[in-house]
Amino acid sequence: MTDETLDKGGAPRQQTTDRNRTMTTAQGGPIADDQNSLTAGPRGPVLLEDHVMREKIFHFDHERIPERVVHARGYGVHGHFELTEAIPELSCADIFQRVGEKTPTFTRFSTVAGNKGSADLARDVRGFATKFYTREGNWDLVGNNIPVFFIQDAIKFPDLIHSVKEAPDRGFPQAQSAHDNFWDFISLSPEAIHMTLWQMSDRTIPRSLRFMEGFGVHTFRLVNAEGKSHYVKFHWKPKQGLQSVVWNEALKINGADPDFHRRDMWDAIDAGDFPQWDLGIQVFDDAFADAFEFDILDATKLIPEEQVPVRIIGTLTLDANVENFFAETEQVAFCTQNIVRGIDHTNDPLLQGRNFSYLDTQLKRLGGPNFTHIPVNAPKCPVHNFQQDGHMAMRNPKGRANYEPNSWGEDGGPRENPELGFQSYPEQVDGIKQRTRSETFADHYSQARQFWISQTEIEQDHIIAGYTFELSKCEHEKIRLRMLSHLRNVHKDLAKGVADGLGVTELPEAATPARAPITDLPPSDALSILKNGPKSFAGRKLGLFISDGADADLVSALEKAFEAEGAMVAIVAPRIGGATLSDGSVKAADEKIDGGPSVLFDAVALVFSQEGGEALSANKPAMDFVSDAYAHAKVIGWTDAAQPLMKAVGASPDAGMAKLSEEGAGDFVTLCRKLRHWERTLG
Ligand code: HDE
Repeated sequence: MTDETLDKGGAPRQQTTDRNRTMTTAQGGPIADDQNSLTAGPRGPVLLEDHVMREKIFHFDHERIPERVVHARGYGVHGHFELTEAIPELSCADIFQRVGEKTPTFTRFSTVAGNKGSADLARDVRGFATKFYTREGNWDLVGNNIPVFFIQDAIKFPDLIHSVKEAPDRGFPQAQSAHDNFWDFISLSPEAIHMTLWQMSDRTIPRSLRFMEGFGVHTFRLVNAEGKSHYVKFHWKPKQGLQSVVWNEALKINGADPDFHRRDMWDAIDAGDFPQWDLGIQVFDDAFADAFEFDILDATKLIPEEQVPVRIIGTLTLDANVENFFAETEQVAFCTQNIVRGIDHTNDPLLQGRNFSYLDTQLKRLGGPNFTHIPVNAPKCPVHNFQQDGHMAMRNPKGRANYEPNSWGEDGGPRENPELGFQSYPEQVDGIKQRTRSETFADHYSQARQFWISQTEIEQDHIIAGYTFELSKCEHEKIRLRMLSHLRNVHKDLAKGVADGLGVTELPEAATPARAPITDLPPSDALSILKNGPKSFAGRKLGLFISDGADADLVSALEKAFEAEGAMVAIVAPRIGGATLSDGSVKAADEKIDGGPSVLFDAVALVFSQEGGEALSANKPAMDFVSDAYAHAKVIGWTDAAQPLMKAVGASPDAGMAKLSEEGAGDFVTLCRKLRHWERTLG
């Protein structure tokens, strides 16, 4: 078969939509009329024998499959992983052996709580799941953009998710955690407090899926060819740097473009601007694990990078959009149990529960045990076993033997191989069967405090605002107070800030900790977004707002300067047909001002003619454009003619604003590299 007849997964493409082909039924029969049902006479009843109509509607009726119970809204992208440092001394996993070797991947990013049709900028954790199609089978690293989790034991997962999703009686609110049920559960589950610090930070409102980190969260094992094991935590570090939006911006983006994140990913890849992440590993041994202040099996804790540095071993490049959203993004089935020789699980009770849940949920979602036959899930290495039949089986063992051992000679089929096969790490396990939470999991506040003290002042303000907003949406005061009683154990400034925001004058007693927090953990710069921002404006987007008569040379100079920076430029104008520039040329617009608010851009420039500027100074969407950009601390490039509009919204020039001139376009770019002029928000 030629490549054209194979899809990305290597399976035969059975269905085409080529214009020059005759349309057929699913059975392959040519269709003569796809416009009219078969009726008895022009106005008579539709005949039951109309197989064309019935087949078409039957298929349509069954188009939906259950959405994922969590992470329903997601976006998938193809790519590859390139190994930059081999680690045979740590792991015999085939993917980690040969520097320069590329392994195909499929990555799906997601929000957690919202339904499939919810908005991209919900305040939520982001899933970051990658399937590596290695030569020794598929390895799924099913992580999040936050290195810790809400709960310690998988048995609490249904409760956590029930509490955050729509209340069962009213069916709302969805795609948000700002409600009683969520904070009721959290405030009764102190183990979740650390994660809520991350959740209330701007980590949960990323500017782009391209600008966030990923984490495997659990401690895993790496096992080498001699059977020696090390512990490992996996990290994804975006080469693009970290960047988030601010909350008010997130709310407005959801209105202006609910698909903001997926569109951003699609556009970047379509334009050839392929996002990249370095894969980092934190490797440690039993001696470190025993000496560490917290239990390495507790997924509500991280290991600070200052204590165990992150070693970069490879790079993930996302370089191809999906060809079909359903076939790939919807049908991809990640399973934490998909590990390969050289990588192994640990006894983290969250991970162990996940190993059951993912396989189980695929059966429900994809309808049978043969989801590994779907191209996006199929390994790209040969598969040999005696599994057979089941719904939608695409392949079955050939020949007479379908059991093992058998004595059918060379054609008897595959046999196991102790040398090459997966070996579980032979960890000594011994204990009394019991339902208990280890004492070593009991510290719930120390790392929350460490996260807090690692943030810049601006980030701390945002965390306070995050808690304040969310708790203000709780109707029950007792829940707000219970949360404050926990925040007192994290840091007094945090508790005070949130209490002030909520109008609570008397702080409740601090919650009684299960174990006294450690108060002298040092700050860790790796935990801050602003300390890990980009060094350039590359991959970002300028909103270039122009009016009729705008200076053509300046528009072109700006376009060139931002293109040279590796950034995108979107033209915004009063009409979608564009604006007639000073030289008489017509510049087409990407957005009409009403549909292209400044929240969609990382920085804005206002290039108007005198007349155009005056007309826009009383135009409401134009006023919102500037007023929002100013309030969101964005860098603004302006021309004299934009002054009436700026004045109308109280945006007076400051150090985050650059006066534009053809020669000075470069200075504006330099200023944009800061991304935000936060000083403007510090009052
Ligand atoms: Fe998941 N999670 N999860 N989760 N999770 C699912 O699997 C589950 C957890 C994560 O893009 C489900 O295929 C349990 C932690 C991602 O397709 C389900 C527990 C982390 C995705 C499930 C957790 C994750 C899922 C729903 C507690 C970060 C999206 C659909 C023990 C390390 C994968 C599906 C995709 C999806 C169960 C906790 C990440 C139900 C029981 C911790 C990125 O199986």
